[in-house]
Amino acid sequence: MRILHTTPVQDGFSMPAEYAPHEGCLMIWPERADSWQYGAYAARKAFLQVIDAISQSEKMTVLCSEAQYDNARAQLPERVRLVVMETDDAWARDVGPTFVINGKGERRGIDWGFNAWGGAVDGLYPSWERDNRVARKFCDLLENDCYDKRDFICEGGSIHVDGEGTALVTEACLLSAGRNPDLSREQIEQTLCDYLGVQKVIWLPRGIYNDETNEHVDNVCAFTAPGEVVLAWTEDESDPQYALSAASLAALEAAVDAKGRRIKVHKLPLPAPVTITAEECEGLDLCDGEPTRTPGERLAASYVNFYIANDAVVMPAFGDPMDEKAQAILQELFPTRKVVAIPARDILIGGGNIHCITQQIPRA
Ligand code: KQY
Repeated sequence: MRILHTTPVQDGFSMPAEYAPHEGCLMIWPERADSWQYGAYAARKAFLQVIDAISQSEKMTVLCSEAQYDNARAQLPERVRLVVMETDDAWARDVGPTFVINGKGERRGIDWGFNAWGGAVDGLYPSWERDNRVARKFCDLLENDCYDKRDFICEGGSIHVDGEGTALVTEACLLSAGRNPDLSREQIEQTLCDYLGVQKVIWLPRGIYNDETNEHVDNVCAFTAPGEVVLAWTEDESDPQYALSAASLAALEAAVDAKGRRIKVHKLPLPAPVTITAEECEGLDLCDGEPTRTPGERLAASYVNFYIANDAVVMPAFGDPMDEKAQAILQELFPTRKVVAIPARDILIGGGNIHCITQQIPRA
């Protein structure tokens, strides 16, 4: 594997959309006791359902610790490849490589810098060295060359692309003080253009209320096709989410994409606010001597955090009456894929959802 110091654009590579064909998917076996309540037993059951749904149509690779290998192997379907690789947690979207392809059958990975969503400013755990090495190690495993961009802090969940020259990000995340404080908005945009191969970046002001990633775009808005997005939405004006979603809607309505198109916005309803219980908090270890959650805390629940697999769209469900409505909307937007809803409360407690725990490996 070569470590590259050029840019994907210089070399003719760009990031394909998630709805383009995948060779496979990467996930990580959950274990961290301050993220996953009660020894991660319930989280693993939810991860296993996600793995089952995606691996029906994609080659699945799961990473796990040496200590968890036998347990994970015993629970994973035979068709899933399990590889021992030490990580700090289980967020494959954020610590895995962002893949780029060149239309000549070649694929490479981008190794962004990772600092646990904000480093010393507002990072979510105190050390992240193992996570920061996952992207490069995984490129090595796949024998894909790898762009070294560790001097730029970026997580996979903070970017979406349409595959036709447009990226979607949030200002709250990309301009946060804990990521690239020495870079201007223009420099950040240029970096995204150089590495993702896009010509246009659409900036949404905000993401989902109380999203501890500084409001990753993948929880609030996602491309469903070139020129079309779903946006997490509530009609409840008293909900703090209302102003956030309304600001993003205004930004989308004012935007044109790289092809000069207006963006078609499909509102995807949010579930009623989801809060963590005292019993769930009891099952979490302390992180650096501090609780990671407090009883009654609102979790950043959103149906937008879905994964687009080759034959399926795998979406979170919360046991809410809106589950069915959201599923029906997504089914209409993805008519060639089966929309599979997976009870995801035990993933959400960790701080993210199905998109955050998966990373697609595009077909080259
Ligand atoms: O991408 C994500 N949503 C990951 C959130 C990590 C939270 C750590 N507790």
